[in-house]
Amino acid sequence: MSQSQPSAIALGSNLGDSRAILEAAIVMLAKTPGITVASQSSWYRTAPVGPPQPDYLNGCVILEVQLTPHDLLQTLLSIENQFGRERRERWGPRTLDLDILLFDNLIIDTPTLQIPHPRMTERAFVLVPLAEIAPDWIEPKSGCAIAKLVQRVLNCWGQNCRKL
Ligand code: PH2
Ligand code: MG
Ligand code: MG
Repeated sequence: MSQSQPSAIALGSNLGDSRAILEAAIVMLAKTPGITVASQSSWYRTAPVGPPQPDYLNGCVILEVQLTPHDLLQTLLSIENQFGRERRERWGPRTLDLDILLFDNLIIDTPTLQIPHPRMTERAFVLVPLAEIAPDWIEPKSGCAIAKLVQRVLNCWGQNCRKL
């Protein structure tokens, strides 16, 4: 593969020195042959979705990659492991989580890899940082731009809360 393709990655951490871990992970991505880090969102402190656990630090990056989606996944898993990632409970706390959100306009549905990320359209902690760096990217399953999806998710939250 010589042509490069854009891929959006979500980063999250809620164990250890999350800010240092996330920034070191981006440096490791940037040093990986076949990967260029094209842009990076701000970091967001977010309430945990799932079982009770510490707040997360979340953000997103856009990569230009000359790897297949499966090779990119292997690279992300290897970086997670180098930061001591242990897989215990689903949605439990972690030192580092690197998820492929989007890979160009591809739809991939295999047991080990689903792109677009199956829960990205419901998650403000993914969409808010992603909308900062890729508002016009079309999520290929819904056909909606990220800017639209983030509006929708923030509206939903608005309906579930009421200012006292
Ligand atoms: N990741 C999860 C489960 N819950 N909650 C927040 N706020 N941020 C995350 O990155 C996150 C989560 C599983 O990947
Ligand atoms: Mg995740
Ligand atoms: Mg993950």
